[in-house]
Amino acid sequence: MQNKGWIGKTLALAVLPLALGSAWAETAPQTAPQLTAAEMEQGKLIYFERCAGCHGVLRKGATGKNLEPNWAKTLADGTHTEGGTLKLGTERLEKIIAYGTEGGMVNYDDILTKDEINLMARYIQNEPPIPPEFSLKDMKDSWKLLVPVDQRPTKQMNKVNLKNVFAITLRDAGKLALVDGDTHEIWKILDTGYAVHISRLSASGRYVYTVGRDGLTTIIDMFYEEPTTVATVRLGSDARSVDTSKFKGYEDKYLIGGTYWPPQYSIMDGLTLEPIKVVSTRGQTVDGDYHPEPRVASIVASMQKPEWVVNVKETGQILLVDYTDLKNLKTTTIESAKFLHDGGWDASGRYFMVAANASNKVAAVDTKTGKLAALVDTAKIPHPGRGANFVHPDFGPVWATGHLGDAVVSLISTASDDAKYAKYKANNWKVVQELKMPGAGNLFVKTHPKSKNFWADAPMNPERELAESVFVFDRNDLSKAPVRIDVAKDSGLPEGKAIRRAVQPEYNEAGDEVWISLWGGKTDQSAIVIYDDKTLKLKKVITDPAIVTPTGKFNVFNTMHDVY
Ligand code: DHE
Repeated sequence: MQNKGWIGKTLALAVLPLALGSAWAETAPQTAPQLTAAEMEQGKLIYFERCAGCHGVLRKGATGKNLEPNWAKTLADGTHTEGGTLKLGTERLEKIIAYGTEGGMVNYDDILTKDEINLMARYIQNEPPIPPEFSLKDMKDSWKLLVPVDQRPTKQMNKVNLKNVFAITLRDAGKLALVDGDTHEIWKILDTGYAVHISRLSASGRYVYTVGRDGLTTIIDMFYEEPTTVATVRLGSDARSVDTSKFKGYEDKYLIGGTYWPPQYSIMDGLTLEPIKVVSTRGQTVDGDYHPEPRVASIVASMQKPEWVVNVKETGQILLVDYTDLKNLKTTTIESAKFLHDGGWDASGRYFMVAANASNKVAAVDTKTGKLAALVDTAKIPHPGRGANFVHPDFGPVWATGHLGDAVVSLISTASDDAKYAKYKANNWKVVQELKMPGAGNLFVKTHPKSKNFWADAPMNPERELAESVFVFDRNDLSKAPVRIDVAKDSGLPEGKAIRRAVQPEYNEAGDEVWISLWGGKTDQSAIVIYDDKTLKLKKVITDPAIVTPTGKFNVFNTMHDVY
């Protein structure tokens, strides 16, 4: 396997976006500081763990600034501009890394040691090392079929209500907890890739697919008495997304996975993960410039056609990949805006809403016609997760996104074929309302068809009292300020030195409970805190020592049916 040893092991650290902002000062050019071989390795690892997500492996910038030693570009109006980490120098870079910037770069002084900050300031003045490519053969070499399909159970061997199971990422432990949503008991903890980014469900609801930041993908069978990993495969060295084929007649036939490095997507057998095809996403941005590292961000299976929607971050191109004939692959390429990231379906399941985060836009893809329905301007750095859908009392069906860079939740009017919503048509694809949050730093919003509440977190806010809380709006009266729920306090855990971020509200199957992760450091006790959605009262705190750095939670039923 080519990339073995590129990053051999992972640091037990929580990754936060490293987005260099406005403090881009000029100092005299200098030559890059020398690093020992050991320092280069450590720099490579820290960069992968903490910085690559926002700045890119080649450091050309995305949500974060360009971090190449020297860069130069000519703007559309003909002006020439240049910069680079070498111009900034070690001292200035140390300050930016330690204290962050107003442009969105978070401070690392409580996460990295002084020596590590100094190392990173020197490391990024050197040319970025380029990780190896990852071919179909590399994938095949990494593939492990642990239990062939004909040796798996033919019926469910346990009594657990699978629809209400929660798949919970235990980020820094490189594990996944499956928690019984009815009893609130941990059912099983399984080994996965490092920092599983998302879990997705098979169309059948029997299998959980996970994808680790390190590219390791697993398929877990919940029909066994205890959930069991039945196959694993590596997609590359840096990955974020995975989904199955869900269209009628193709249910779970294929799995698609997207990688940040190498920039490509891979298609596998849906039940065994046997690799079938790898497709590169390198190419032109919507501006016509060649990009060597267009990373694959969110992927979803279309509900309208046998296609996947593949969102390519740096190019701003949205690919509709037809999976009916993999040998003669047909792809529709839709131009939208650069820096595509996360997104979710509108209520009708026809439009996929995806944030072009550093462009401050949301693209609406019409998966029925295969065209862009709209590019909607939002506030700064929209970050919807999968967003949230509800019928607004004044504006009809809306889809909501929060923002990392602004203290508002935007409600976007979505189109509907239902005649009863025809009167709202003039508002379609406009932001019809902005809900005021107490601060920026939101990552996820959530609601449920059976609820009247709308939940939003603020884990990336620098203020402890906001980052450790969630905010609940009353959908019956959206003019009211949200109720603040102090999740850290409700957990009953002693106050930690570092902030424990309250992150990603997720409903149970019935839509009457909301689960929040209280995400502490690797050695802190973290928790899953469960609230009654109607009364907003605390219902249960799961503080088992095995709950290490919990982040994403995926309720089986809601994930299968895109309930949000
Ligand atoms: Fe995520 C979704 C990428 C940081 C938790 N995150 C996604 C998706 C992408 C992405 C492309 C959409 C996947 C899909 O639907 O197919 N995330 C990135 C990054 O590039 C970034 C900014 C930096 C990085 O280095 O990874 C990043 N993400 C984080 C975190 O720090 C979070 C909070 C904790 C963690 O586990 O790393 C985090 N991201 C999540 C979660 C989702 C997600 C929980 C799925 C939300 C959902 O409801 O579907």
